[in-house]
Amino acid sequence: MKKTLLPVAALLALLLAGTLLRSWLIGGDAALPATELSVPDSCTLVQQPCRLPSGYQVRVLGDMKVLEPFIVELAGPGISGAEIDFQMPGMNMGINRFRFARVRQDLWQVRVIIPVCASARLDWIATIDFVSDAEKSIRKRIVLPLLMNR
Ligand SMILES: [Cu+2]
Repeated sequence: MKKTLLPVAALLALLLAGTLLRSWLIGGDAALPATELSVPDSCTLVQQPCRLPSGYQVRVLGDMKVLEPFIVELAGPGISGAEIDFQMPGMNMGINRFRFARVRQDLWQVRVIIPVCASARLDWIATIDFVSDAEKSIRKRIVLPLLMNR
């Protein structure tokens, strides 16, 4: 009995720690509603940066290939913490969440690696959540539909 319960308890503890850590990392309450920023249709992140009307910019350095690391860059004024999460519409692809690190003033980067899909799909949704110094109580969200390279 103990042998079977122990891994379950460990997993639950890990999940709880993850949740707490997540809200701590981005410096806000994970339950805070997110304000979704408007994203131009032209934002595919393929070869060109995505410039949002709100003044923030997202860019990919390298090739967006599954199983190969690439860098996502977030630029904009007063960002104090950011995360990116990759999901596939209608399919559970596990947890693909990464935390941005500050590179310099107003510039954040994260190295990500995307798993390969068992159904060979390449369509993903990247969700960037961030908080800014100016509005600590508001979580801003950028939702980007992406097509990975094979
Ligand atoms: Cu998939």
